[in-house]
Order: sequence, then structure tokens, then C-alpha cells
Amino acid sequence: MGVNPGPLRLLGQVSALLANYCWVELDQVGPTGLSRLLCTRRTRLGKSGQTIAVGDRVWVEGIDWPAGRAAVSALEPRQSLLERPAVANVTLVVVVVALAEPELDLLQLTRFLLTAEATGRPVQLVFSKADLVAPGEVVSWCQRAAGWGYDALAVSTRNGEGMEPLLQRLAKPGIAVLCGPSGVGKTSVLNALCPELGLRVAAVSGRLQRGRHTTRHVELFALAPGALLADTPGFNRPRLPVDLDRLGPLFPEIRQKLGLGCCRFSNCLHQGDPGCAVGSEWERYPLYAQCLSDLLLDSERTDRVRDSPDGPGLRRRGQGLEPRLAPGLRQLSRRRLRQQLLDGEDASEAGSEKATDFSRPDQAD
Ligand SMILES: Nc1nc2c(ncn2[C@@H]2O[C@H](COP(=O)(O)OP(=O)(O)O)[C@@H](O)[C@H]2O)c(=O)[nH]1
Ligand SMILES: [Mg+2]
Ligand SMILES: [Zn+2]
Repeated sequence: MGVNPGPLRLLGQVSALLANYCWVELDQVGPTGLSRLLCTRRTRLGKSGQTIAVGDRVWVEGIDWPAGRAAVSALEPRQSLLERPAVANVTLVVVVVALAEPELDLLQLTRFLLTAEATGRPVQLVFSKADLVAPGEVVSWCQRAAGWGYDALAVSTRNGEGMEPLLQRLAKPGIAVLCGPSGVGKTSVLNALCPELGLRVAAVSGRLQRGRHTTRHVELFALAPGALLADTPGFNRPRLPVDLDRLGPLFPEIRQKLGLGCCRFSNCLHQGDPGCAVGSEWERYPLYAQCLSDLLLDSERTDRVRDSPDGPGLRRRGQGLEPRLAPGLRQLSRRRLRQQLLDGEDASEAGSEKATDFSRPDQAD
């Protein structure tokens, strides 16, 4: 058809993943006026262990302009990664929770905030369904969040409350991602913010359309030039993202307190012990303690899967094996954990089998 083949390689950004394909939004418009290509992945990306995520900057080649097809050949280094779901180069993580329906769960909210903080990017907290609670309650939630260190916005897609301020915060160059439990109104917010969304949905055709509705699907939508927004599927119990000793700094309250003074022990887990600069007199302290305890349990489960040939009651430690944490032990004993940190290996001999597993934080030192 006489179409100019154009350059061999072009740079773009992955805007959606669909099974073995991805959509790449090119930085520049191609010779046929096309700026969006349906691309396959070159196998060497997979062999080098690199997996493409939405938001990745990629090089495409083998471009078939009339068909609007190409192949991703290389991946640019990432600036950040939200792991679950995978979104690369995120510039703002928006955590959305409803003030009602479903009832706000503080531990779940905290887990979402931690996942967001783990990206190292700014976090915006949004309280949705503000229309379902009294105005006074909306204000008091925002004040509470301010005490945690978040400048929260309350919104309603029903009556439009807070939507304009939200748009202002999101319509900046970069990739903002909506995260939060299912049913809180993330997709409704996206629809309210992106008027042309209906057109985009209709434009996806045939066989590929299936991918749109799978629960793993993430797609970037343009809010303003250069300002992209991703909706994510709801998953209600996000995995805690970190090692035990890196949990603390994911709480703005702890960051703020550590900015004012140091704890006596550099490996302090901030459980309000003498010499701890953080203390336990802050609202989310019980949630922090719970996350610390859950993190121990999570790492225990991971070990069990990985080391299963060794038998269910043991895990590897160096050359040897040692007993695992009893799965029924939900609550972390502060005294035992601290003793373990101070005493190192010795505590496992003095203590019970359960105490042994709390030696894990030492390994990070
Ligand atoms: N009362 C109220 N309901 C809302 C609001 N936004 C969304 N919903 C409802 O909440 C339900 C879940 O919305 P959806 O956007 O699918 O939530 P998602 O799972 O977080 O994407 C739907 O029935 C929406 O109509 C709101 O601002 N107020
Ligand atoms: Mg949704
Ligand atoms: Zn401390």
C-alpha cells in the first residue's frame, strides 16, 4: 500500500496487558497516524527473566503499520514498581477505601497504605462513598488520616463531592494508580474522571476483548496529556511488602518520630520499649504491632512452601534445620521478640520452639 516503513525501533509505554499481547502507546505518531500498537513479546525478554508490566517504557520493532502490530524487543529501566498488581513507573499511588459499604477496615486500609508506601512514591488516601455518611463523620475521618500523616480527600461519585480536587491532584504528568479493596468505587471514580472511557472500551474488539474483564487486568487511561490513571482489580488482603525491620519506615508516623530522635538500638522494632524513640502512644500503633506479627506469619508460610521437602515442621537455617513457628501462634510476643533481637541465637536455646523463628530479624543485620 506504499506505507513508509518508518524507523526500525520506537519507544513507547505499555498501556495494557492482554494474555500474550500488550498495547503500546508510542511516544510519537507513526506514518499512518497510528500511535497505539498491539504487540507481542519477544521471547528473549522472557528468557532474561524480564516480564513486562503496565507502565513499562519499551522499545518496539518489526512494526506492521497497516495492521497496527509490532513486537516488544527491549525494556527500559524502571523508576518504580507496584508489585501487586504489577504497574511500573508509578508516580502516585492512590489508596481508595469506602467510608461505608463496605465498612472501613483499619487493618486492611493500613495494609493497602503499606503496599503503596513500599513503592517509595507519594501516596494519596481517598475516602470514597462520602454520600453514605454524615458530613461530620467525613470531616473526622479526614482529621484522623491527617494524624497518620495523610492529606486525605473524601469523594462521592454519586453527588460529585471531592471529585474536582481529586482530578486536580491526579491530572499531573505521570502514572497514578487506584488501589483498594473491591467494591469501594475505584472503577466508578475512574469512569467519573475519564469521560472518553466509554469510547476506549468500545474500541477493543473481538478475541482480545476477553482480556479486558479478567480480574488481573490493569490498563492505563489518559486523564490529561501525559497524566495516566490505572484502575486495578480489587484484592482484599494485600500482601505485606517488606522484611520485618523495614516495616516501620513505611508508617509516616514512625518516619516522623525517627526524624526527631534515634532509638537506643539500631535494630529497634519500635514496640514502645525503653529507649525506643517511636513509643506506643500513637493511634495506629496497634495496627503496626499487628502487621509486624502478620509479617512473621507470612514469611513463615513462604518458607513452608519453599522448603517443603524438608518436612512440614522444619525450615532451613544455614546448613541445618530448625523448628518452625507454630501456625496457630497469631500474636507476636513483644518480650520474646525483643529478647531474641538482643540475645541472638542464644534465645532459641533458652526459649521454646516458637521462639526460634523470631530469630529471623537478626538475619537482616
Ligand atoms: N453510595 C455510593 N456508591 C458508590 C459510589 N461509587 C461507587 N458506588 C457503588 O459501589 C459499587 C462498587 O463500585 P465499583 O466502582 O465497581 O468499585 P470497585 O470494585 O472498587 O471498582 C457499585 O455498586 C457502585 O455503584 C459512591 O460514591 N457512593
Ligand atoms: Mg473495579
Ligand atoms: Zn524504636
